[in-house]
Amino acid sequence: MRIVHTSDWHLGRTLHGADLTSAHEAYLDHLVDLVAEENVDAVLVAGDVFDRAIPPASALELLRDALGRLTSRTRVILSPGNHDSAVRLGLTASQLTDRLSIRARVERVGEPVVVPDRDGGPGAYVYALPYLDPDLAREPLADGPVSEDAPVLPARSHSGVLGAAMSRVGADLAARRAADGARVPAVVGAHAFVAGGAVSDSERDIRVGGVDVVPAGVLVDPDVAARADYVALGHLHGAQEVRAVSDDGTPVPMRYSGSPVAFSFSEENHVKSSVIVDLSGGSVSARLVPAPVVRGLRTIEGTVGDLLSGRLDDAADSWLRAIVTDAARPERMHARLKERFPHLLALAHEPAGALPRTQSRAVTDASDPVDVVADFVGDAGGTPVTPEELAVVRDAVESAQRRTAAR
Ligand SMILES: [Mn+2]
Repeated sequence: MRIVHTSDWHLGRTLHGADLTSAHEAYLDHLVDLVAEENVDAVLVAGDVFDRAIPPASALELLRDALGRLTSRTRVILSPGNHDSAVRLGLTASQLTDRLSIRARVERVGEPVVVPDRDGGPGAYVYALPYLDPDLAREPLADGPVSEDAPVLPARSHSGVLGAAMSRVGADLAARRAADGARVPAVVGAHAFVAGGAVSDSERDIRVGGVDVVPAGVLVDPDVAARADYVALGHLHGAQEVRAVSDDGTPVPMRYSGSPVAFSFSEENHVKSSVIVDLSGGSVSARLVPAPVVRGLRTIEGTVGDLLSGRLDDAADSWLRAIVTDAARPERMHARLKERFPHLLALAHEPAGALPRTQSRAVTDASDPVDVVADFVGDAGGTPVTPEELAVVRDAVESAQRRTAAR
């Protein structure tokens, strides 16, 4: 059984206002080729297919086109992440063919997609869990009838609801394996922040009252018969393995595929990829296939003179973030840099030797507005205000106060 694990496509997302459609198209073309070249039995997308609950029409069209091409070659299993609307993503689920499964309903977490082997028997069980919101998923995951006298709701936390979902998965899997008489490999897909993962700037919030992290052990069933052979995670955008060891000491392969496209400058050194997972009997191997890069991301730093000296001209084809370090804010900084670097997306003036930002003070009702503005001017300019600048600030604040008072 060969499964491609991917996640966090975020179709419809932009990068500092720049359109990422061509990057998404390149990845989806690559995925279609990969599926054909590698004889892939199924593609599992572990959440965040779209960037938002109501995706733009162009993002819907990208998905429609990609699913058409993928399902002519393999099976596709999608589940919603925290950015998707489970209802909308799952809307057409009941009309789908056996080659496309959208697993959006919390009530069905204990029911796998069965990927058939070459002889038509069960080749792999894929439990694609949708993103489980602690508030919304508690009742559907309760054990037995819910009443005020006998509360049997899982804890209101990500660990609580994911744990409840995993006990359904474990019970179902153990029963199937007992009936099969052979160990059919199983994969669990989940969209969560699992302990030990490194974050980027582009994942928005899976957090409720600070209880957002799920210990990896929640995804590992203590009973080996009920245990998945691979856990395909979505949510974090950097590809990474998560260390997970069962009670009996067996390591359980668990990883984030990461997003196929970089969505923030904090990801400029990521190698974006998909995971090819091979499962047979109880053995698992995973390898990463790099995703195409349409335009790299890069941060350049220096004085405007330095940035325009020609030294960094090889950066002109990248999406750029520039950090300008001149002591005083240079004139026409953005226009001059944009002329040389047409894909400049983010610009910050951070003077070398500037005041440490940690010196900022809390503003209260009692703060003198002149001090507040002077602090801001000093912080933005990178040096403390001079007496002359302070006089200008004082004039401006007092003049504004006089006008307000005159109203
Ligand atoms: Mn995401």
